[in-house]
Amino acid sequence: MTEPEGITFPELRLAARNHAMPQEALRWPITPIGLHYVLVHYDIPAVDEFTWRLTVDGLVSAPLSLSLEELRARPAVTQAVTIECAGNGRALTTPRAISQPWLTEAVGTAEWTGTPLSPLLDEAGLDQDTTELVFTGLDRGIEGGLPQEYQRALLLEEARRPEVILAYEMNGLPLPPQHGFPVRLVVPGWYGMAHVKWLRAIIATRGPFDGYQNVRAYRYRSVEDEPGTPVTRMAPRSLIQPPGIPEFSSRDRHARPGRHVLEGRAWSGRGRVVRVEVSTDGGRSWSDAKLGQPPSPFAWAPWSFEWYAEPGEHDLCSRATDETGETQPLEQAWNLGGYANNEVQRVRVVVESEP
Ligand SMILES: Nc1nc2c(c(=O)[nH]1)N[C@H]1C(S)=C(S)[C@@H](COP(=O)(O)O)O[C@H]1N2
Ligand SMILES: [Mo]
Repeated sequence: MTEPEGITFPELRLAARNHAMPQEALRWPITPIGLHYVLVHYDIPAVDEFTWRLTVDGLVSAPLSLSLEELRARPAVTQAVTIECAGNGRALTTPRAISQPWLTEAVGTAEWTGTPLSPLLDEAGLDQDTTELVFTGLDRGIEGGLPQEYQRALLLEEARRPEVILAYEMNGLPLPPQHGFPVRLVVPGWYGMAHVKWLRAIIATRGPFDGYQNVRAYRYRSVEDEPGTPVTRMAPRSLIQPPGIPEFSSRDRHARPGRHVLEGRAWSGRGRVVRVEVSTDGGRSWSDAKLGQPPSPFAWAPWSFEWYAEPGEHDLCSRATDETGETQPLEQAWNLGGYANNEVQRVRVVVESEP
């Protein structure tokens, strides 16, 4: 890993409010709530669950206004979903965008409970001309010089997928404030920005929606003034549960020589993960890891790999391939916003000689 140079104060401010998943939390198939990564563009709103309502209007024949109790009374599903921030890995790109300076762990997997969105749209009598839904959160702020509410549009065919839910529980508990209390959208397979938190309104439109988070942010671009293409589903990625013990500040690992079972997790929003390979020499040679069952079709899969550690320094790497054939690159392709960085992670391990 090349060290990111000259982290700026604006980046430090963001890094100190948002947090990644500690790497050792990969040991849990379902990330404990407080260890799931957090990303909040503006302020975390305080919401009164008794006066909160979700409206569904726009191109509909029967607009809805639902209380939390009414949403909770609807058919419920619980599904494990892996969510990763689109900016994960941004701090490792050169030159890098000045934004949340993630390294590799802006990810987590929770069990989200909620009601499927599609039947609600039928109930609202969606107009045939609808092409997009606009989801609005209760949080407001200024971004790119523009005052705005956090808003994201999703194409109707994506929003209609059965796994898209309005979630009110995370790991069996009401959503905590930072994860979108009382209700958030969950769009399995998509990068984090699509999963709108503190949801207050769904508007059916004919599109194309031109809100900031769709047309300015979250675009693959190489220069500022090109329209670019939208960031959508998560690229394949894998992480290594770090062996041994860490050195306090470098986070280098120190491990004993001999047999280790390396473990980690792998995911992709573009197709099932079909292969994970491990390298113990910084990516020069690769061997297949054993791939396990994911907790759901929308969640990361566990992998393991037996390693006989010789004394010395080793760079452990893992790379995932999904069923579309897409594999993690050794070096990230660059884009202006630092999005969808999925280059293979490197974990430096110092193996001490036998005491
Ligand atoms: N209303 C609202 N929803 C939001 C955001 C936000 O700032 N406001 N951030 C988005 C981004 S960029 C990410 S990565 C995920 C993070 O979700 P988490 O904090 O629950 O992990 O929420 C998304 N939903
Ligand atoms: Mo994000």
